[in-house]
Amino acid sequence: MGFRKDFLWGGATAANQCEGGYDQGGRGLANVDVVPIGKDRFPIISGKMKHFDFDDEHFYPAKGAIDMYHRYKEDIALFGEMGFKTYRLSIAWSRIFPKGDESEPNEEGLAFYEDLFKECHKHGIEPLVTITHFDCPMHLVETYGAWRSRKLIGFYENLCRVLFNRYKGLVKYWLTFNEINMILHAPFMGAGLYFEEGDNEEQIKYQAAHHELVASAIATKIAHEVDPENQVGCMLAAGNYYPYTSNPEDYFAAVQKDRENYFFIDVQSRGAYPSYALKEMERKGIELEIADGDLELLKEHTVDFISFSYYSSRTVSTDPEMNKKVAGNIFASLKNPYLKASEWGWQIDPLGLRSTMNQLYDRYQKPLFIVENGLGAVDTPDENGYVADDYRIDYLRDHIKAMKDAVEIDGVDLMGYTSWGCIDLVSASTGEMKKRYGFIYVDRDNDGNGTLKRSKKKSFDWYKKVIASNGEDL
Ligand code: BGP
Repeated sequence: MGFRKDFLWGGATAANQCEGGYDQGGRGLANVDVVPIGKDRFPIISGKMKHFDFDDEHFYPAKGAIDMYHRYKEDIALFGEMGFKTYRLSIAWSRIFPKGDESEPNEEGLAFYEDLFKECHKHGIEPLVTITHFDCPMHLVETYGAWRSRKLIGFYENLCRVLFNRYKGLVKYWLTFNEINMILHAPFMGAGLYFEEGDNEEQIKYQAAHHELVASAIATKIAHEVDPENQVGCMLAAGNYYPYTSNPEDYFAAVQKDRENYFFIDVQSRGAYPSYALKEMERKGIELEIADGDLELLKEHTVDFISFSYYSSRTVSTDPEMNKKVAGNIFASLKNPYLKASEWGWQIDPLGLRSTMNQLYDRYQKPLFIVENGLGAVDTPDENGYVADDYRIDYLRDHIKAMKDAVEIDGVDLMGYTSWGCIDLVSASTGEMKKRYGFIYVDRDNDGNGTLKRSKKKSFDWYKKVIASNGEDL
């Protein structure tokens, strides 16, 4: 009973939210770098895109982040002290191919991650690598329109080939695209997409998604060819939908909203476009350009496991009046009267995690991996710099209990759990430092001030105990 003996406990980060060093080691700029802090953090960019860069008016959190680029040894040692079995991180594509379309990779970037992976192994930590966590080199955005172009498949394939060969023996768990469904909700942030006058946005988003799905299948194929030990996962921003009432209309709206997300995983895990999606595209007038061989690739190279992020469940209604009461900031959801919410309106629902796990496991029958979960909160250090984050412990404890129930009572096969932002980092949705998730406090504020000193929060020792007891001592 309980979790697998080899359960992969750990934490997760993403390159642009923690590394800093955006202009060091030969790194190029990426879409995620040029999104400033503030209300335009998730821009839907319309109109001809000429050139994107930093300006003097805004603050760009990626400029410094928490400087993990220079401090990764110290940070990984702290993860090791907590007993991490795995550390999920992402590769900054523009460190490896600064422009994205070069034929030769940047050795300095490759060496950086090689050293980082070796450092993980020194501490008995298995890296879990996201190949792209929202990032796309700006040159690819400006020259090709990012994933709207089929050429991106080839550039991504080059990236994967280089990574799998170079890190053979150092990395065996890979995720192809972070939260692949984000392309529908935050197209610039999620996939470097922007729109020109007269564009059919839906057509472009689904075509770009097709390119990502094919690229993901090619990556899975190459990963298995290079090393049969490699295991490749898809990654979904998950969270089940509830109907606001028992009105059958509301229930069906929830079914359809769930499908909007399952669509991606149906392709990556079952290997074909689901019939409901084909019908929906037909109705919307979306005509996918599918090249010879694409459907075979999707069919033959499905993922080994299903990974996902879970922060919150979502609630939907067909009543237009109800729809004015929206909570959360990325996935529109009604306020669920049964749930409390975080300071950022993300509703807290541990049982929703168990439901989501059951839905995914029933549907795909492949091992699941929770690669993001956590509470974004404001932490206030006391006079000694200590953060007693009982609220975070409560959140994580309740979610780990729910996932334990999914494993023990429902029989879901779960490989591991990496809580999000195991060390404080820049928030993806707001660009702020004050929305913190970590077990480790980082002294940096929203304006980029602070010593960057790392200190253990109360949750650090708590999580250490959870890992040591393989989830028994919560
Ligand atoms: C997910 C992203 C992460 C992350 C997390 C928390 O959508 O994959 O990059 O940041 O959400 O969100 P936020 O940082 O906005 O609180």
